[in-house]
Amino acid sequence: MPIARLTDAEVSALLEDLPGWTLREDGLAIECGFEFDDFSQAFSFMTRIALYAEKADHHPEWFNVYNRVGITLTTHDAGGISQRDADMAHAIEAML
Ligand code: H2B
Repeated sequence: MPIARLTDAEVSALLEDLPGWTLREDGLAIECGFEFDDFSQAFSFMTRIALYAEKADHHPEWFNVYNRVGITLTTHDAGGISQRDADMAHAIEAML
């Protein structure tokens, strides 16, 4: 079943609620970068997200180099940003 995309107004409201998160240039994803003291902290953060992702059946696109983690959230089944991305972004903030 297709998943509904958030409207532009809903995405704007979401980003106001999520300091540090921005809209990707094409408008189809939200992204944020995180920096930790070391790799161990960064990877532990990623592990918490991975457990959430499996439970929610919603998976991030991400990038890690040592203490830095870049996360992009989009819903492939929606062709853009959905409530699943909003929920995941809020969950990620709560994992910091
Ligand atoms: N993750 C993301 N980010 N978007 C999706 O549309 C998606 C997913 N779909 N994880 C899920 C898995 C889907 O492929 C499975 C079959 O439920």
